[in-house]
Amino acid sequence: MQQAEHFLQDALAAFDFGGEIVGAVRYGSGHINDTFCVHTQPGEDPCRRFILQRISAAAFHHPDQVMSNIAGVTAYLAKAIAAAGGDPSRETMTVVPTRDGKSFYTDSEGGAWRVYPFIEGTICLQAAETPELFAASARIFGRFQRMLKDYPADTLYETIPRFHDTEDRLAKLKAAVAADAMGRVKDVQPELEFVKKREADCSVALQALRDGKLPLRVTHNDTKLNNVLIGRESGEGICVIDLDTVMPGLSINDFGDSIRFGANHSAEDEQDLSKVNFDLSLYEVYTQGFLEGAGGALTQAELDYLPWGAKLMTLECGIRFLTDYLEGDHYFRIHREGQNLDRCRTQFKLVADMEEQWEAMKAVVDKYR
Ligand code: ADP
Ligand code: GN1
Ligand code: MG
Repeated sequence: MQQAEHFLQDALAAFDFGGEIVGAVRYGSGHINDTFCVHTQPGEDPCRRFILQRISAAAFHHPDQVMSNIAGVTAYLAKAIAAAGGDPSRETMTVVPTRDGKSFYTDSEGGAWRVYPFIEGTICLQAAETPELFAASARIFGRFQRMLKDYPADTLYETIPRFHDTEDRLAKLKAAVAADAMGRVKDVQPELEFVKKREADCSVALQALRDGKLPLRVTHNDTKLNNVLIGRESGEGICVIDLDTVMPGLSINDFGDSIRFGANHSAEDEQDLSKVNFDLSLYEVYTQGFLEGAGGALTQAELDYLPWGAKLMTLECGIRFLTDYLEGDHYFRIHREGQNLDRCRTQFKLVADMEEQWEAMKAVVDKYR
């Protein structure tokens, strides 16, 4: 596949930005899509910005299905937000159509491009800078869950099959080990040992789903802190973004993925593991905010399983980073050699920390349920 830049001019020409394009630059810290910020100058008006993205073909094999889900969910949210007296143009994403009225443009290589208005006056955090900001992200992700409670799940495509199927992620890791495409298996023995000891854990949430204990809901499935925009002035959650993986899933995973990323003080790819520590107080802050935002939408069993969501999303993400490292870094964008292995190691360190604080994690949920 060509670099996204190769198609950028064609992609820009496919949309009507309502003014002269004065720049388009790479933007954000997402691992998956190619994201650009487009600046336009509509006449005398102040500069306007848009987000232009090429949807990752490695991650999403059916971009039409991704966009169909997003069109449905954003239209539904816009109505609900307007009914609640909010501002849909800020509180949900809005798809900007192509000049010929489609929800995305297809480049000559089959890559799919889409545009959203840039939501101004917001910040996007790479780490929980303050507990208050983390709480704000928790409330808005909890609210997202509640707002989609009655969304018709059968109208959603599964944009990445078996996305949070931890058993399948484990199987894919084993396949990558067997293939050893890059000759890297010899370098990851401690990590493989770590996973081996936790193979049974990989089935806990799925088994609860199979047993009918946990309900399948419409979930976001990628709830890290940099997938939410926070008001620069208000410090409140404004908009949940990155809706590519909205599909049927488990609420405990939405809770858990946020904990994985945000309840610590280190970067996801920190190389000094002594700096990577699960922070129980941030976990508490998030739990309180998420439950407040969800407003009673969760069942008792879901509440019981929240700590499992945290541990399993972290373990699964570590497994995914390790698999990608072994396969040659095709999925998660890297900026340096070994970055996916570093990412895997931080996840496993956090899992080990959670195991040590397991009883305290359960007690926190009990305090706020
Ligand atoms: P990826 O799937 O690669 O993570 P995202 O959809 O999360 O892609 O977008 C990457 C980054 O772009 C986000 O983390 C955020 O900083 C920024 N971003 C995306 N959409 C918007 C938007 N509508 N307004 C402002 N910033 C946005
Ligand atoms: C990816 O797209 P982004 O960067 O927000 C990934 C998540 C991982 C996360 C790890 C579609 O999220 O599942 O948890 O990286 N998204 C996809 O940081 O695979
Ligand atoms: Mg993202």
